[in-house]
Amino acid sequence: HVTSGATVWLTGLPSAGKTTIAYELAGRLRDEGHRVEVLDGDEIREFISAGLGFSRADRHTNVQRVGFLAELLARNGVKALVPVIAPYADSREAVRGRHRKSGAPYLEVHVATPVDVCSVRDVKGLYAKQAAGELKGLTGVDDPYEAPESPDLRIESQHQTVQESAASVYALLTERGLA
Ligand code: GGZ
Repeated sequence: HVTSGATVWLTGLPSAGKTTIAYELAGRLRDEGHRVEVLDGDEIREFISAGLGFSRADRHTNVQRVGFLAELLARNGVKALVPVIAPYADSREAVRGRHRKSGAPYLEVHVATPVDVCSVRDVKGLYAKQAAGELKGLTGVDDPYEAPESPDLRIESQHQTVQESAASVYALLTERGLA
């Protein structure tokens, strides 16, 4: 339904396609009359999480801040789409718990693009930098990524178009009575 808020967290490696899928889905939802916000990792890091780095503690703090915002939006009728890596299972579970408490729907989507595909895409040049020794602690390469064991949806972005990926998330929302 257009007035049901929800958080849709798109977790996955850098260059997995999280942001692209989120904006594609956002367009579709807006066309149908939903209120939508995309809480994009790199924008959040410029403002809300300015000063945080990529240590385990900082990533956890970043994810809790984004989770706080998403829950506020979701509780108020907005579809909050969150393309943020969120590499640690316990950080993601804390966000889920916050939603469970308030009753705001929370859906976890694993954008499960394999690291070798991500590193070829390398949208931001991070994999190349890591390989050249200019960056340490890149998620999925020399920093952990704890893949979700039972996400609400898993997307194999390397086998389908962005439109198909967005459509599968849309279908999940429909299935749960949220779209
Ligand atoms: C992962 C990094 C790193 C390292 C910089 N590891 O595509 P981008 O490049 O512009 O956006 C990514 C962003 C990841 O922030 P998140 O808030 O999604 O991460 S987390 O959930 O872990 O807090 C990426 C960039 O920061 N970036 N260095 N070492 N991503």
